[in-house]
Amino acid sequence: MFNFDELTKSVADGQVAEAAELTQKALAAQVPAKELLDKGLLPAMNLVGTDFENGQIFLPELLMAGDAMKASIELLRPGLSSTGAAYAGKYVIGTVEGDLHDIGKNIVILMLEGNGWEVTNLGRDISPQRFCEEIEKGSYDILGLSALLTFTMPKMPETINFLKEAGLRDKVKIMVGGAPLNQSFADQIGADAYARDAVEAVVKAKELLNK
Ligand code: B1M
Repeated sequence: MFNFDELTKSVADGQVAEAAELTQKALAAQVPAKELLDKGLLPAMNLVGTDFENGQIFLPELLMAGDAMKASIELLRPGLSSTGAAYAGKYVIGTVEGDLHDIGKNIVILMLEGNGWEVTNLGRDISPQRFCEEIEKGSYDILGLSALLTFTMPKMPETINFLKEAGLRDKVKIMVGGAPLNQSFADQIGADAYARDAVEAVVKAKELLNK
């Protein structure tokens, strides 16, 4: 039986090599990638988030835990994104300007890819102008905006307004997500959908195509 707590601890402690080794061992022992994510990796982020909030750890520890998380998630990529699902549509996504959090966004991407979406990842700290340029030149079904900080959430309506001013708002459906958001914020800023997590992002993306 795989010890998920050990993996959680190594990620929370920022032990990049150890976390990757444990993840590899678990995959070799046929532990499903989604189970590793839910039971081993995500609890580590909650743990460091709480410790950081309580002043028990500081930015360097947060950074190291983030690095360990990313290294392990990378190993889960084949298990989460190569499911052979039928083509679903084109999705472009980025984390809004001023925000460097991209772990959650990257999980959303893996789940979308696993469900047939062709995803363009713009990265993090993406300005409204940059989102706008991409929508103008591409032919996407959905634009996804991610934010993890309460003080970067206003970049979402700013991006939507930018698209409106450029006459591009109706060219694409807009989905928003990230821990500090909720449905009422999404409604308030005129987004087409809000998804609480990566699984819901896949469900909502499909619904948006059918709207
Ligand atoms: Co930061 N950080 N951080 N951090 N960090 C939080 C978010 C925080 C809650 C920690 C805390 O205080 N408890 C807090 C925010 C408080 C607030 O805004 N009210 C915080 C802070 C304050 C900061 C800094 C300001 C700290 C400082 O400098 N003093 C700083 C800001 C830097 C910046 O962005 N400008 C900062 C920096 C960082 C690191 C860079 C060190 C690192 C990020 C590394 C990286 O992402 N590459 C980091 C980390 C790791 C965290 C925590 C611990 C973990 C975030 C995470 O990856 N969660 C976080 C505390 C926490 O979350 N408990 C915290 C796991 C991830 C899977 O969940 O991102 O929620 P999440 O994604 C989910 C859903 O939200 C949803 O699906 C995902 C998967 O299920 N989702 C979408 C996300 N995007 C979506 C888009 C969609 C749909 C669904 O559609 C488009």
